[in-house]
Amino acid sequence: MLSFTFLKYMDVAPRISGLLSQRKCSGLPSRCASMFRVPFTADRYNVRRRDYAKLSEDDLRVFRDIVGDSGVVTGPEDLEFYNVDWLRICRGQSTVALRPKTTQQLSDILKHCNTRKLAVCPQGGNTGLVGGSVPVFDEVVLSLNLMNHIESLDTVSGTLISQAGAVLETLENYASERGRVVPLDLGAKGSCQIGGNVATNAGGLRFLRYGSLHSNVLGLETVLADGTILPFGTNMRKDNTGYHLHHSFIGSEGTLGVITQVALLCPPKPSSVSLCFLGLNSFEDVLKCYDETSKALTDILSAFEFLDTECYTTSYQEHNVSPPLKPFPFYVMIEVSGWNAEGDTNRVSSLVETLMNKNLVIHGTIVNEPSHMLSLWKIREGVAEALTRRGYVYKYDLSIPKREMYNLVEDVRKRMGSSVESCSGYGHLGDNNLHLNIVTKDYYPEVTKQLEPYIFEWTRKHKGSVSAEHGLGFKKRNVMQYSQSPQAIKLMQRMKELYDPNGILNPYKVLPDSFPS
Ligand code: FAD
Ligand code: 2HG
Ligand code: ZN
Repeated sequence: MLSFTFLKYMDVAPRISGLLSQRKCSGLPSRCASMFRVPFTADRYNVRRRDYAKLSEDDLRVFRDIVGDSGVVTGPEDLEFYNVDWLRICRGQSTVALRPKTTQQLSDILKHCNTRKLAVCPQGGNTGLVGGSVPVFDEVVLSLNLMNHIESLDTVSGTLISQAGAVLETLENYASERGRVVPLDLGAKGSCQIGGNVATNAGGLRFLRYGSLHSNVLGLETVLADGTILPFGTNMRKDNTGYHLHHSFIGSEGTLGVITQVALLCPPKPSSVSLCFLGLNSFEDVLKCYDETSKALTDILSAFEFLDTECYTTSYQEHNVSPPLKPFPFYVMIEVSGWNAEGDTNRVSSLVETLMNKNLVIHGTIVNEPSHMLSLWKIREGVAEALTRRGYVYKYDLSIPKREMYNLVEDVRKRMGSSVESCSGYGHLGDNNLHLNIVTKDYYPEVTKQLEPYIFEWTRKHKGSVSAEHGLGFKKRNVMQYSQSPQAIKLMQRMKELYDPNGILNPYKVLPDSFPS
């Protein structure tokens, strides 16, 4: 018997992407900027500046010649946005941010910086969660904000070509108007840029359906540290002419080169979408629910997300959304998208009926009206921002086999006891990706010592990855060895030396401070 609530929202609050866009305009991060001043990264994490040149008046003159006065940002207030990350945890000390409009300008900037040995921090939408997008010391910030022209979308092949600074949501709208879909979606879509997405190899909500950017990026235009422009190759899906160089930039987080243009494969846009929001009693039931769903809906499944009760409650409370369901220990969101509205809806209803008959799902709602779906997605996409409003967030983005995933949250919760405000788990269950978040009122280094290396060792023991989709950036650079062999780390170091011999691109990021001997 279906005992489903079919929601009728009177008012649909703006999606988190809308909120993030507003944040971008004001330049203020989610928590009120005046609440506290973010300490310098170098002080908080005790980092030593490497031997780079210091910016001079002559350098500024060269930059003004390249990008004009309006492309050179120097005022301390204007630089706040470029120096502080989205989580308001990392603060750099840069005294200049550059905003080129063309690949040639960007190349000229890098050529100069490389000759002078000035360190550079490439920056997209500054929504990264591992401190990779902001400088650590006085690196020159190289912002892609003005390189946001969308060039074309071939509606026959689905190839979209865009400058790297185009905002993901703008690209999604552009593709959608042309009957295509960008194979990537994430809560930060209103601010993050396609270049930043590629540089972090972002995963997100559609990964389950469309796979990694490694399979959807057809080609890249990039600029190396010395200013060399590597133009697009063929942009063909099949191209085995030698090493696949563009893949080395996907997920390299601005340490090997700067991405200036992207060719992306955009599949046809489904004509019908439905979303279920379900309440469950245990994580065991979440797993069974996934098992049933993946078998019943494989061909139309586009997202399978889970949230625990802490994430759910924090998100709807902080975003002022009326809760769609009463409290449950766990919630899952199942999205299907296809081209047969009636058939797909029947399949979803029949699956949910099965899940209820098996007592796996206790209560839930199925919606297919766009504003209702947005309202439900807001709860899921808003978790990250909601948690930051409760205090300092220790973030762990892990790949862990599904069966073990929530055991880690419970172990950490037990380990930390009442010394923390909360310990919660949510994420992309379909992709084995857990987001484990621990919140304390302020930053306490001793809490980090309780959490690390415990969480990383736990993850290694279960053959998981210590960075599933956010990358390593600054904060996780020294934990690479939990998921990579010494041989692989050494090879990465050699790649870095080859691509960027002076080490000017995004120093203190991705690669560990010391290398395995
Ligand atoms: P930035 O944050 O500016 O930069 C990220 C890194 O890429 C930095 O190391 C920077 O140096 C480098 N970089 C940026 N642009 C370039 C370029 N053009 N060339 C070379 N290097 C460059 N991530 C996920 O994977 N999945 C999610 O579901 C997800 N959800 C999120 C939800 C919220 C609310 C927030 C705030 C973040 C989320 N993220 C998620 C993390 C983040 O949004 C992604 O990592 C995103 O891809 C970063 O894009 P960006 O343009 O903001 O890059
Ligand atoms: C998401 O999936 C993001 O919403 C953020 O990757 C994850 O809050 C996090 O840890
Ligand atoms: Zn995520």
